[in-house]
Amino acid sequence: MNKTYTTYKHLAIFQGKPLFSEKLHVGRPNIGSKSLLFERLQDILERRWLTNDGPYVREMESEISRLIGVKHCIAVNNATIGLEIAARSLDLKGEVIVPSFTFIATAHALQWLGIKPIFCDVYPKTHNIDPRKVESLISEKTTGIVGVHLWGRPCEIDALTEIAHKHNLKLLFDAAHAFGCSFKGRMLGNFGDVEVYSFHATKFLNSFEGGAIVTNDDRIAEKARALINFGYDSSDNIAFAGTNGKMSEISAAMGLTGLASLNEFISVNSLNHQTYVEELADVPGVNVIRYNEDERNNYQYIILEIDEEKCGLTRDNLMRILQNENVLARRYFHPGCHRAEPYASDEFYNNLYLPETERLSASVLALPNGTAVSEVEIKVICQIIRVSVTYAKEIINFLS
Ligand code: T4K
Repeated sequence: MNKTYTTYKHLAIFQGKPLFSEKLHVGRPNIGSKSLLFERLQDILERRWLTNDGPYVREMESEISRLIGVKHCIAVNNATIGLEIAARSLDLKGEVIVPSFTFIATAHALQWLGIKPIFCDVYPKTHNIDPRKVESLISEKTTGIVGVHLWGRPCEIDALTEIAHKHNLKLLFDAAHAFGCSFKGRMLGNFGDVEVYSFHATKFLNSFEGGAIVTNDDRIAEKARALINFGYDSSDNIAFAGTNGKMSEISAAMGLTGLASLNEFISVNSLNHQTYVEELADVPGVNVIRYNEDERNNYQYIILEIDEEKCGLTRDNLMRILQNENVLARRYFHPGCHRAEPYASDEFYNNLYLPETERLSASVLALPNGTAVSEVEIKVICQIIRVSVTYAKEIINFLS
C-alpha cells in the first residue's frame, strides 16, 4: 500500500481495486512476547498439567487480583459462561434488567438460564444503560440489574448501586470490554456484587478464549468456584449442579503473556485513538468517541458515531466503502438485542421501542485498533473517510 486518495474516483467502489492489499480487521489480537508464550507452552507440555486449576491459571488469577485490587478472581473459559455462572452465583431469576445496546451474549447468558432479559435503553453520551430508565422497569419479578461497561467506559455505577440497594436487587457488571479501566480511580472489577471480564481473542487482553469472574464477596466467589467445576465445593463434595467453566493452561499461558505487555498495548491503543481523533477532527458528521482522560482506559475500541445529516452518508454506506478498501469496519452492535432472535419474535417484546438503542445501532461503526494496525494505515483509513464524506453526494448518486 503506497498510495492514498485525493478524489472519490480513486475509491475501490468506483475502481474495483482495494487500497489495502491485506484485510485490516477490527479485533485483531494483541499477542505480546511470542518467546515467552512458547516457553510457557513448553512448560505445560513437560508438566503434563493441561487444565483443572493448573499453575498458570492460578498465577493468572492472582496476577489479575493484584492488578485490579480485587479479592477474588476466578478464571473461566469465556465470558458468556462467566456471566451465566455469575448470574447463578447471585441466584438471579425471574426478570433482570439489561441494556439492549450490547453484544448479544449479555442477553443470551440470561435467557440461557431461563431468566427474562428486560431491555433498557442507554444513555446517549456514554452508550451505557440509562439509570434514569432502569427504575421504571422494575417489577415484582425483578431480581437484578446487569450494567455493561461498553467500550470500557464505566456505567453510571453510583446511580445503579443506589437503585440496586433501594430495591434490594443484585448488581452484576458485564466488564467484557473493561479490563484495565477505572472508575473514580478504582479499577473496574470492584463494583456491584460481581463483574465479568472477557479475554476473547478480540479483547484488549486475550487468552485465545477466556474470561474471569471478579468479586470482593467471599460467598459469591466460593459459589462461582464450585459452579465452574461441576458443582464440586472446596471439600470435594458435589454441592449443586455446576457446569464446566474452567480455563485451560494454554489459555492462561496466553493471558499471562498478554499481562506482561499490558502497558505496551495501552500505549499503542491510546496513540492509535489519538491519531483517529486528530485525523477525523474536522470531518463533519464523523465523531470518534472519547475516553475520560482522568481515568485509566484500555482504548481498545475505536468507535465512530455517524451523523448522516451532517456527513451525507449512512453508517452502512461508509462501512461498505471501507470494506471495499479491505478495511473491515464492523457494526458493533447491530441490531439492538431486542431486535435479535429469540427476542424479536417473542410477543413479550413486541411493542418495545428504545430510541437511543435504535439510533446507536444504526449509526455506530467500529474501526481497526491494536498492535496489528500501524499509524500510517490509520491515516489512510481516515483519508478514505474524509474523501468519502467530501464527495458524499457523488458517491450516493453512484450507489443509488
Ligand atoms: N459481553 C460483551 C459486551 C461482549 O462484547 C462479549 C463478546 C461478551 C459479553 C462475551 O464474551 P466471550 O464469551 O466471547 O468471552 C466477537 C467476539 O467473538 C466476542 O467475544 C465479542 N464480545 C464480540 C464483540 O466480538 P464477532 O461475532 O464479532 O467475532 P468475529 O469472528 O466476527 O471476529 C471479530 C473480528 O475480529 C473480525 O474482524 C476478525 C477478528 N479476529 C477474530 C478472531 C477470533 C481476528 O483477527 N483474529 C481472531 O482470532 O464476535
